[in-house]
Amino acid sequence: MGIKEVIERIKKHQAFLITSHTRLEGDALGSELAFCNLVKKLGKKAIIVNEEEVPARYRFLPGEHIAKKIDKQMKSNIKFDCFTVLDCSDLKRCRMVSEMNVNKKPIINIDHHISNVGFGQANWVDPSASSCSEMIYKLYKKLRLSFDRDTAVCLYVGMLTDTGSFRYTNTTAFTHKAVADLLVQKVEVNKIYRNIYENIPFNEFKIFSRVLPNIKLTYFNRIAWAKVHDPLLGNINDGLSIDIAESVLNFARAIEGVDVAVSFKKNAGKKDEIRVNLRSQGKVDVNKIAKRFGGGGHPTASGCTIRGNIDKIIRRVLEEIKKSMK
Ligand SMILES: [Mn+2]
Repeated sequence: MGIKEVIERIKKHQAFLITSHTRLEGDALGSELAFCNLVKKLGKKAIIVNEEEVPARYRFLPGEHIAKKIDKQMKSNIKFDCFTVLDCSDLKRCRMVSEMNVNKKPIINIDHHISNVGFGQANWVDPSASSCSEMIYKLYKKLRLSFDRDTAVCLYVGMLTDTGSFRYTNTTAFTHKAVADLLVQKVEVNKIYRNIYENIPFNEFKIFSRVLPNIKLTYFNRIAWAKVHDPLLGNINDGLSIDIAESVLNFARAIEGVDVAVSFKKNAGKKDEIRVNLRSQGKVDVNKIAKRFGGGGHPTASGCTIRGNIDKIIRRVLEEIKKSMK
């Protein structure tokens, strides 16, 4: 099973519903938009439906208005003969969108998460790919389709964000070759970088600076962890344009000697749901740790959502990380 089965499915079907995981980010959106362009180039129809709206930070992506937030009418109004899920390890992570496939249309599953459960009729899962966008790039190549500038931007964004700007261990020679190929299309890398990682409102910058002192070290200073919570502001991550829980990890993982960085934050609107984000420098497989708590992802970047008291959860997760380091 792999790219061949995916291509057979693409050829066979005419109308594609494309979706990805909740908490949309660069690779999910980049893959969706590039895949949408791909099937349209083949003269077929496609729509993108997600659990949520495109985050403000990604509204510069060409064609992003095609990606819609799910609503109740869609279930009966939208017709498709293929359900395509990108960058998503499990149908459950599409939340409500998975319920749109009531007629059980064949599923294409293209993903690079090692934790992928293989839920499709055509499954192409490649954990060695830097990103799902890199896999969509391969699909273009295999089908001998050319990259227009819009598609090049989308695929570049997916690879950029999933590799931490080409710094993480998943960055390969192939990733750089693919990027070189895309940059020919006059992709403005500086503008993209500024849109995604900079342009931070000053007030958010100041809020962020209050979280940095929350970073603590434990287990021979090999684990850095942070509770993303401010006693004065409470749930400070809500309604901001930057994801503080993610941003704090970029600093935590940079500390000398740190192997694993982990952040804990309460989910917006859900009192007892704690989002746990894990990053590893490579020695520790954080996918295995996240899996024990019902989550998953990649060996060096994973996450899970746990219900309960935040301080108890912090203790439990840190204990699991320590065990895996012994
Ligand atoms: Mn991805």
